Amino acid sequence: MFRTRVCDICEIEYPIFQGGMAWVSDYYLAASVSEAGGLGIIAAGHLTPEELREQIKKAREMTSKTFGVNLMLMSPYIDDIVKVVIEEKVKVVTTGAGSPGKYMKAFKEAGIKVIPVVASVSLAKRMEREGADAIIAEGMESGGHIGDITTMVLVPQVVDAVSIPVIAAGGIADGRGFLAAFCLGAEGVQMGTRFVLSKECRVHQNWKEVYKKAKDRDTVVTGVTTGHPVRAIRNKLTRKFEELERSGASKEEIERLGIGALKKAALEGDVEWGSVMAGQIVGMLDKEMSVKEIIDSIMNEAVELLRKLYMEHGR
Ligand code: TUI
Repeated sequence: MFRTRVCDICEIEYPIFQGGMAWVSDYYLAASVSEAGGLGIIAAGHLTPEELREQIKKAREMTSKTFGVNLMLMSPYIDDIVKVVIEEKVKVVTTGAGSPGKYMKAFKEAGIKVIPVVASVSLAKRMEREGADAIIAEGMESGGHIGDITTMVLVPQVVDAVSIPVIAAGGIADGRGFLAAFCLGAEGVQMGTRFVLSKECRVHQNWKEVYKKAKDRDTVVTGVTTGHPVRAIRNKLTRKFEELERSGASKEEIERLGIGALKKAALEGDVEWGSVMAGQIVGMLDKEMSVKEIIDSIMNEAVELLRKLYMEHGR
């Protein structure tokens, strides 16, 4: 059940992607997710080209299954990162925080599947025209850099606008969310926050403890005034952001506050002055599970839920 075009394109068993998260999703998490039947994704956002090559090699030592690489298009090394992805013959690339149009031809020629993350119908259509193999429609419930439309509203509109498969992202962390995404027409889901709270995720333990305690309203969006809205757990850093934004500080001053903040939280465990990016669904999560437990429980829950719905409402 739930085998879709996404499974065929990515050569995976279950249509579940692990979102590429800079400073958080390394080869170890990605290889673990792929081993469990989903698509693990190494985030290249914070890596130098050579560091990425190393990560790809380590993932290959851990799994023979397909994994992907996520390109953060605002990375200063992006051109060389693209070269490494092509040289290493990575099978699937997802992209975020911009349009991968410039690199599409090179990826296609190398036989690499390209799956851009979009936050709007217009970009989804443009990506399909430019040769994308599938689309990840990411709602504003997500953590990190976001658009301004919810998953519930974005996914069906993207599904109607394109004929390539759509993967839903934002606000999904269990079988209920998975099935809901399929009801909206998605053929797969991508989850970031859920996989951060996995045993195989090697982000600093302080970050995980913050996630466990977080409730439904504990994330905030900062950076709307600079054009780079980011969702993260409310802390001293986000309050400082809000103060600067309210005071009419310059874009440069506001953006400067964000530099290095993700690393500070993910590596050093500074969860007050670091950026603890998180999706709104963090409020629902309170325990660390293995990647395999996460994927198996979602698939089982979705099947059971579908059966129950049919028994109760299907006649
Ligand atoms: O990319 C993400 N999420 C991210 S990237 C990131 S690293 C970062 N850190 C600090 C500040 C900014 C970034 C943390 N989280 N998600 C995928 C995503 N892409 N969401 C929204 C978009 C997006 C936004 C605008 C994609 C394309 C786009 O349009 C660009 C265009 O050319 O039209």
